[in-house]
Amino acid sequence: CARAHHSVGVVGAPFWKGQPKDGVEKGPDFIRGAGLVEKLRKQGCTVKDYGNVTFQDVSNDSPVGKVQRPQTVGLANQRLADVVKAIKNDGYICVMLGGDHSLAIGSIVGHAAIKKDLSVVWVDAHADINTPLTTPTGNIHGQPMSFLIKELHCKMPVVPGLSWIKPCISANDLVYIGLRDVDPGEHYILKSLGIKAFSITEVDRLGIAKVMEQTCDHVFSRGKKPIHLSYDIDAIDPMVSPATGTPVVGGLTYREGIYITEVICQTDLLSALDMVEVNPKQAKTDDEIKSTVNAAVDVVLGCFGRVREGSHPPDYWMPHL
Ligand code: 6HN
Ligand code: MN
Ligand code: MN
Ligand code: MN
Repeated sequence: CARAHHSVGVVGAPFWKGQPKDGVEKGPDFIRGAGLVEKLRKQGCTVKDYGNVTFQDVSNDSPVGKVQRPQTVGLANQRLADVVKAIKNDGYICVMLGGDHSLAIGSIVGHAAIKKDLSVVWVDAHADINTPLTTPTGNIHGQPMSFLIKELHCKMPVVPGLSWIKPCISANDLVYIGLRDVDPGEHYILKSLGIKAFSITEVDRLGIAKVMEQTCDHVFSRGKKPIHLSYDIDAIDPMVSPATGTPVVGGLTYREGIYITEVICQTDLLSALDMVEVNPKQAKTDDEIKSTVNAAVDVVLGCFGRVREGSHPPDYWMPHL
């Protein structure tokens, strides 16, 4: 994996309307500003930067039931799905820089349009699987998986703006890592559909190495499918990544967060990555921004061959040896 050559297509999705706090739309430019593309190239990746997606506002986008801004979020994700589709058609591993986690809808729908049978690994403090009926907040960034799981389709109300979404992921092909703030409706869904979930308690009990072994066993048990890794920066402890909209204490350590990416890279099945919920405006200091953005950059680098033991190119020539 460290040796393998990765072709990476980066796209920014500066969108915040899946939740109420602005600032998360600055995520893509802060992550690029920390040198993401240059660092990927330096570790041997071929990188094409597709720039940022531009989003349209929808006027009169009033809530439907509890769901906030359904038309705006729906349209943004239709746009994103088309861009992700194009990036996959160009042959790249797609890296989507958010933006809030509602963008996983467009990212996964676009990915699944090209790679028919996907596994999803969702690294997050939250399960983001509320339905429009179970959501306590109405924020769509807490709901994306409910729109994508086939087995939930019959439980989903029709929401204008979001009714185009075709569920494309089987409950069996989803694994969660890092959960520690799960709403009652979400917990019910996880249990009743038997969705594989390694909460932070399992990380404590098993250690991250066993968690990743079992994650791989689970996603490989029905054949080697392309992996969609959806990585919410709030999975990592807020001591490390405080600049995010819904921080939850007691998260993954930086090392656990990076270890996940090293194992995913070694599978050689990573086909798309979301890096979401970096919100510079939620930071109290510049150091908090830096720490959060650096963690996000390192997550992406870890997915594409950076190994902490160090590495050297195959043609490395050592003087005097
Ligand atoms: N995220 N479970 C809460 C909700 O609003 O449904 C929080 C969701 C957080 C979403 O961090 O991507
Ligand atoms: Mn690799
Ligand atoms: Mn999330
Ligand atoms: Mn989260």
